[in-house]
Order: sequence, then structure tokens, then C-alpha cells
Amino acid sequence: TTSTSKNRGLLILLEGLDRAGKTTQCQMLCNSLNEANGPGSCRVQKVPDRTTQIGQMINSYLASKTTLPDQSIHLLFSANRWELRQTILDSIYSGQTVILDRYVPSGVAYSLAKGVADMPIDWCIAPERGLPRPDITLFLDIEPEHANIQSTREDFGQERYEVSEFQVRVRACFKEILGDGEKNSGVLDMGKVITIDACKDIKTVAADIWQAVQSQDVESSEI
Ligand code: 2DT
Repeated sequence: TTSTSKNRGLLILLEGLDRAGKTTQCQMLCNSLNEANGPGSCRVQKVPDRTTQIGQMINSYLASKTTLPDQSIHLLFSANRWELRQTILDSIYSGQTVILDRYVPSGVAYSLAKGVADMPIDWCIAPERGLPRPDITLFLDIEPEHANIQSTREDFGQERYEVSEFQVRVRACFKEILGDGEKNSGVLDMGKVITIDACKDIKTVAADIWQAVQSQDVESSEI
């Protein structure tokens, strides 16, 4: 533990299936934290970051404009996180809280759900080792068939993974890798994992997320 780490910001991850309401909830949580702790004390980082060159390749793959081997797209998603590593660390160690809209668990769950024989779980996790570890992970859980309720995205179904049978498998993979709520009970260490029932209305989900974040002790350890 260093002296700077005592005043560092938190790394908060919101995860879940497509249409679970992650992007809306990230923004609401960020607004609440900025109100509570001062403007600019918190920011949202979308993952994948589609603005970089790697992000544009990912965007083109998701839009089915390009084809890539499953291994290649998996590694590009990971590389996209590695591009973000330093700016995430810089923010946190300057005292700013960063809310991640998807991260490593999406990388592992979506690839695992494809069921490719030579991409077992340890292969999927390997390129993620060494990335900043979230302090707290909020898994916004929905039944895939209820996914449209919370959605603010009218374009759902356009992208490659937005097919309901696939979403069912992704949900099972998320639960396998994140565990059932106790720290480190899953295959990945994503800090304290809390499952949020995201089938509730937007304001109730926001209140549940707020409560979960408030009850979290700020760890002064290194990320
Ligand atoms: P968004 O619609 O939230 O931008 O997600 N995905 C995401 C992966 O397959 N691997 C990853 O590492 C990440 C972060 C989830 C775009 C889609 O990309 C999937 C949905």
C-alpha cells in the first residue's frame, strides 16, 4: 500500500447481458457520485472503447461488416482493455472513481458462450491477467426473455451477439465466472461481486446499486 492509494478513487464494474440497462445505470450512478463527491469525481468508461483503432475493428466485427476467427476477436477485445489500462490507473490514483460499462467478465463470458473447443476458460482468461481489478462488481441480472423491458436502445438485434439463445448461454457463463456473490467465489477475481435484480424498474435498480456501492468499504489496497 502506498500513500497515494489511500485517496484513490474506486473502480466499479457494471456487468450484465445486452439490454440489462447497464449504460443507463452507469450514467445514473456516475451522476449520483458526482453530486455526492463533487463534479468530476467520477467518470464512466465504456468497454469496448470503440473510438480506438482496435475499437473500430471490434465495431466492424460486431456489425458483421468483417469476419474474424473467434480467437482473434477475443484477443482484440482484450487488447482494447490493455489500451485503457493506464488511463484507468491514472484516474483512480488521481482520486477519480471510474465506472466500467462492461469489462473482463464480458470478454470471458461472450467467448466461452460460443463453445469453441480450443478456447477453454483458462485460455480465455489468460490475456486478462494483470488488468486493474475492480473493487466492486455489480452484476445486473435479467432473464434474457425480459431483456427488452429496460432497454433504451431501439436498435437491439442488429449486432452479432444479440440473439436470445446465445444470451441464455452468456448468462450461465457470467454466473460461472463471477460466482454467487461472495468475494473470489467465481473463477475471476473481480472484487466484491453483488447481483442486482435488473428486472425491476429503472429507479429501483438505481437505488439498489447506490446502496450496494455505499455499503462497500473503500479498500486502500493497490489495484
Ligand atoms: P456493447 O453493446 O455493450 O458495446 O457490447 N463483448 C464485450 C465481448 O464479446 N467481449 C468483450 O470483451 C466485451 C467488453 C458484448 C458489445 C458486445 O461485445 C460483447 C456485447
